[in-house]
Amino acid sequence: MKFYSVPCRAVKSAVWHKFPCSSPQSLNQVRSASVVKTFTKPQTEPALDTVPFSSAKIGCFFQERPVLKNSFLEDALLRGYLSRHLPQEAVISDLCAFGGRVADEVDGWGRDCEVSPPQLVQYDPWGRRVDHIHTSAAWKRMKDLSAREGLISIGYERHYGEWSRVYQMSKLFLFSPSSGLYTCPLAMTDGAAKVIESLGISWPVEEAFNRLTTRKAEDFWTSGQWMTERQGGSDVANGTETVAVPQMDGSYKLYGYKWFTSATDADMTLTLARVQDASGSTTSGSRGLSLFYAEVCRDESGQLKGIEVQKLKDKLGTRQMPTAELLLDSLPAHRISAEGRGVASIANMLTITRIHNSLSAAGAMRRVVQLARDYATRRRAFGKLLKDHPLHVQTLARMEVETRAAFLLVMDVCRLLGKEETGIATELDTHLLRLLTPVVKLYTGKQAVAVVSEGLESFGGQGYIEDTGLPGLLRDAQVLSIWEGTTNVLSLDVLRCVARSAGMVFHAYFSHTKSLLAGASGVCTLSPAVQAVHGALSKLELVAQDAVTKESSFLDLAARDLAYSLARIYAGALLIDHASWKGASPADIYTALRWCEQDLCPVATNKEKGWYNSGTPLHDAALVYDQQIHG
Ligand code: UCC
Repeated sequence: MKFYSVPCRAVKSAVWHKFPCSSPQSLNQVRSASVVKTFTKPQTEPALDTVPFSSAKIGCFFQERPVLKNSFLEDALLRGYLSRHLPQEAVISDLCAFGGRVADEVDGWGRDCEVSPPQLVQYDPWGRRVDHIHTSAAWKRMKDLSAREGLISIGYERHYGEWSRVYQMSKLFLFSPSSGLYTCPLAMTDGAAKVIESLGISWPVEEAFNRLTTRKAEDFWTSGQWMTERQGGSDVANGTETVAVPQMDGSYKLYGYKWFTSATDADMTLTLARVQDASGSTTSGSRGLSLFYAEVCRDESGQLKGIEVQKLKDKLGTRQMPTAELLLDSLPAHRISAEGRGVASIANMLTITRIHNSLSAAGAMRRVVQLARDYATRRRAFGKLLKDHPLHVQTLARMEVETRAAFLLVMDVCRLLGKEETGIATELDTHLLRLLTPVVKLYTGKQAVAVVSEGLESFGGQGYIEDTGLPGLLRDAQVLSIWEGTTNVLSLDVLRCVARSAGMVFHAYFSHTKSLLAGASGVCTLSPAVQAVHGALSKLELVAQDAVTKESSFLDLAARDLAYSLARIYAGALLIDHASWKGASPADIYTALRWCEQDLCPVATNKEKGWYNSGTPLHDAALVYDQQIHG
């Protein structure tokens, strides 16, 4: 058990730093002694012990702080989910031990990563270009821990068959909010391993794969994913300017400008570039992009080979992690996809990093809820503890419902991924995974910001105080809806996968959701929720049928609401399914009922209101750009 904030840093006075923060008593005594020495009391002043304040009396702390406990033991849903699907003693004891380690040890490192952000040294004192990214000792410890705890390898060892991903992601779920954003390089590392495994090639990436998936800290590598260039990270097909110049030995040299590379202290990267032909021409668009593997290493003189680090990015959050602009100038690389198959080949990485993103979102929600509910047992206002104020507890309960839904959405995607990777996925499972990956990413990313923001509010003003560590949670959550595809880009990805699969992803979605509901049909306490999801599904089916007859602008306008509807309905079915399990608790049933009281199908609701009609974009634009004042 450990205190969540870092009390020594919370204290600004230089004097306070000299004393152990756990000994407020001795601090008081020392400070009061110095007051006596330096001041002479005027005769007219009252005695110090009759006034409420003086520097001797304000004491060390005013508020109880929230305490971070073992996140595994504290999470009834996580434990229930694993008891149901993966009741393996070895898994449970590993997660329990790791949950304790995260609270006692790792969380402090995460805080150190935040307060000691990376720094770039571009030149040595003699003017030589060195481009050293200095990271904190805590950041380096995270790398060792990641290997030793198997945070990547569990997913590839597959000791638990189709449930191996659920095990790996459960562990990452506990780690994520204390990881100092080390989950970002891990996401890309996992994505790179997945791409290499899927391509099924050994040279030149066999060693890289072994290093990405090892448990040996001394051998472990992390990978980058350099996709974003100066023209942006969404329209990758048109924004990628990097060129690959073929070499005599079959390798390539890359030239380009990568504008946003995360965790730039990685050992290797996967990146996209356009192969130049003999005349120096390249093919534009997606068809011109190929996938390359490059190692990040230094030459004999200590300079980075083929890379200049131009600057580190100054970001709202995720400051723990080095994110850089890189000039690629003759970077040695190997093409690992067929020419022109770059986007399709890196798509597996997108799937994995989007799942990690969703996991981080659910983990951030879980963390803030755990801290807020602990704080509510300590903090008094208006004569009683916060936990005894029904309105406060109602707010926490709403956050809890969102968190549970997010968790089940993420775990279900992990379940599907595990099935696919162990060769037992049906065609419907594969379609479902393709559809749900962007849906779950966009939904959880957005909800994480809302829940974490609400969570900060539940601490009152303390939630806004930097050195409590709480504001960092919100800053870091804000990125979750941006990187790995923004909400709108992913909404359009949903449309794209519906079109490319000729509607098969919808077929998979409807049939699996109905099968989840069918399993709960005998549980009468759940019937209002089951009816609500059935009703929403029917409305969604009608919208889908109707959309086929509409012009494409209708679908574009409906895309975000469609994705939200898919997420809410599916989460409803998962909550119902979990609540109908024989080991379910009353809280599981209550969660399902509460969740299903909301509008589960906003795309149908807003279609009724005419929000996607052909005239709506004109009205929207007129509103957005309205500059007229009518007298
Ligand atoms: O932001 C970034 C920072 C990295 C930080 C990492 C942090 C991780 C944190 C986790 C936790 C803390 S990196 C860059 C972020 N950018 C993106 O995510 C890209 C967003 N844009 C898109 O997703 C677009 O939809 C594109 C780039 C995929 C669209 O490109 P194209 O070329 O227009 O794509 P097409 O033509 O639709 O698809 C080309 C091929 C097709 O396959 P074939 O040719 O066989 O039919 C598609 O089916 O790629 C396939 N494909 C996919 N397959 C495209 N998207 C997917 C997909 N999502 N899944 C499977």
